[in-house]
Amino acid sequence: MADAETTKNTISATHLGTGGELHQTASSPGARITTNHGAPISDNQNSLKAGGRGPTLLEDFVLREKIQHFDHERIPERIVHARGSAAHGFFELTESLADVTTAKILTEIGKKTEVFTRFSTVAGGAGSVDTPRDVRGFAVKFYTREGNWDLVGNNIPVFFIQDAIKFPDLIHSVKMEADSGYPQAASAHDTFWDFISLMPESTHMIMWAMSDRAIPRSLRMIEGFGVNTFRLLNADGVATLVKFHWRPKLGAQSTCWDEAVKIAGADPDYHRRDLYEAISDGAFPEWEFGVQLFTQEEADALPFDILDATKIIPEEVAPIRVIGRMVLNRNPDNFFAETEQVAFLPTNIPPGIDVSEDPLLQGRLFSYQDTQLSRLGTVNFHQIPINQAKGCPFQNFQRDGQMQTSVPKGRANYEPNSLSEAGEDGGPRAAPKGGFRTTAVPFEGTKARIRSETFADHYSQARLFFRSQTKPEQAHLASALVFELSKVSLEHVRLRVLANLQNVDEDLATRVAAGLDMDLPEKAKAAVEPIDLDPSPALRIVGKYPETLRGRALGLLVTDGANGAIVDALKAAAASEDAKVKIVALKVGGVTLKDGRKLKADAQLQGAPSVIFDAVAVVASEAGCAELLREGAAIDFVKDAFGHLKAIGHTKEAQPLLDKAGVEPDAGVVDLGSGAEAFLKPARTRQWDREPKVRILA
Ligand code: HDD
Repeated sequence: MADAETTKNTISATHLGTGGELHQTASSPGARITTNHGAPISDNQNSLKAGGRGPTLLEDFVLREKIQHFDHERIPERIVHARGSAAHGFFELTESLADVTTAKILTEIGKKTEVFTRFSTVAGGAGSVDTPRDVRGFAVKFYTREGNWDLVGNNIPVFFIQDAIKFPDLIHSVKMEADSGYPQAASAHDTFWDFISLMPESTHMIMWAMSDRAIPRSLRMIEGFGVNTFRLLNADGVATLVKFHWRPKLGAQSTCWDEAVKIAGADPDYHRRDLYEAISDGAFPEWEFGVQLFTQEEADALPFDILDATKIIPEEVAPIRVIGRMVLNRNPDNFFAETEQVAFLPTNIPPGIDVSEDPLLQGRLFSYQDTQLSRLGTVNFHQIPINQAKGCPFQNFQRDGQMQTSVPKGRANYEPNSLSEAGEDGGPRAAPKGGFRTTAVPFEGTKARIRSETFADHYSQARLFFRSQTKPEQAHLASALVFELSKVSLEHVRLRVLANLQNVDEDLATRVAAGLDMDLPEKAKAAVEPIDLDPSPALRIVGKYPETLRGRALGLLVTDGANGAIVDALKAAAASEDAKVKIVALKVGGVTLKDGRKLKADAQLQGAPSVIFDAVAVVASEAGCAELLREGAAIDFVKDAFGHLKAIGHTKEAQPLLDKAGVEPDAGVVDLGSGAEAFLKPARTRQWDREPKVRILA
């Protein structure tokens, strides 16, 4: 029996009670530390020894339990998407899809459903950096009233391969090379491009992966896509095809490549920190949720197959209907328990939503459930709190297994049974009405390992993507290809990529070949000649995101003797638009302003280079600037900000620093004497016009 003291001293954790119910216990101040089995520990500093200097005794179960638990703290990381950051929040439906689905999550306007969303990079390990050139995972677990719905998507709407059977090859090729164990979290190496060059179906995805979308500014600024085509089912059993979309309120925004590389050194946790801090500061990231709905007849009329995950349906062809929003408003309490142990399964779908025959999705339906067994170690991973259905009970006759934490009562563990006739609990039964339904899709065909002819066009949409980009984005894409292929040592692989690229766009192929200083080889033979599709401006980033200070971070490099009024004005103006301002100084203690005030710094200059800010200002006195001129980090601060197309504000006294850093005058370089707004205006975006001055692009 639990006495008053043990009740008071329960450990702080989430437990499953004996009835399988979830309950939370809080740690009281001064709570007594115990073993895992509840025995109070008298000394947590010293192991049990035979005398003060004698050997440690095997008998010491306190020591053994503690070390043994520690030895097993790590679990296998995800084979892909190992590096992730997550948050809790809610989904709210704003427009009902009751005409096309019975799923309550898509029909109950105004109802808020809990979500847990995990963002990730794909190729790197769990401890890798946040800013490599890579696809970003965008996985949302909706705890709906009809079971969990996991929408396991990416920030790119297409995929590298058409058939799941190629997934292990794709991933082996992009991960660090098997013999050397490098490079970590990078696609710029031989094996990846070897595979890609031999798989023309990957060309469309390569366009996206080499675009600025693969180097996002923030996880709060990425789009999300369900990628595969799904179905919605209404009460009459009529199916509607659907593609799912997430659109960030802050717009999709990216970094410059040189910036992403430098952020990796300055703050390897850049995206994780950014998400965590935004949520702790109350600046909750938000996305619109949209659907593209279309009938089978409309799908049949398209010049590509909607079951082919290397294809999009341009928004101009099937508009995105915004039907809801997601807000992330709570950080996880514990990284391991939640972010690491969360298991997303494309098979988690509530009634009213259904899968399609996309052969990539079909393979996914197996893989995710399977991978949790090696990662989480048991078929009971659904009982881990973060994975449990929260919106409704879960009950069936599946029993036992490792780490079983629920304690079912009675003897009904099979059905049909008639135990209730004897007054016993007979357990749950199937629900023909309201239960999960499968679309009645008729099939006829010969069993064979084949790829449909309708999947054969590998280039038209790659061309569509490239030609829909703005000039700067096209230049970045071409330069990214040059960068990646320059790291490929096998010349025949580079040549094969160049041969494929000519099918996308001659100009692109020529620019990449020039960037590599190679002659263009003969164009690769396409399985199907690409066609010219109407450009889709929706595929751009530049010019699409809102010019705003919201969600942005400004770095003010301040020196002793600086004009405090300028600092105050900048801080006030930025705060009024929800921008974050950080004071950077040579010493973390801060500076003494001209008016004698002490201004505390948020960061020391060495630890806060300009790459971690969206715009910077140097508020320096003459003597302060003289000191900065002797500090390489200060010169880099403005040099990098200029190179990364950021607005730079400065006091007149700071001009020598700008001169030394090679900053040339343009609309984004602003004398702070002209007032805060003069600087904040260019700070709301990047100075794309400056780029040709600072970088040779392909
Ligand atoms: Fe996958 C994880 C997204 C194809 C096999 N995938 C994983 C995650 C995301 C995606 C976001 C991380 C989930 C998390 O945060 O825990 N994957 C995609 C998308 C795909 C895709 C958008 C194409 C439409 N994946 C795909 C295929 C296979 C897998 C074709 C295998 C046949 N994916 C896995 C996996 C992972 C995974 C090995 C690793 C960890 C996990 O599942 O839970 O099973």
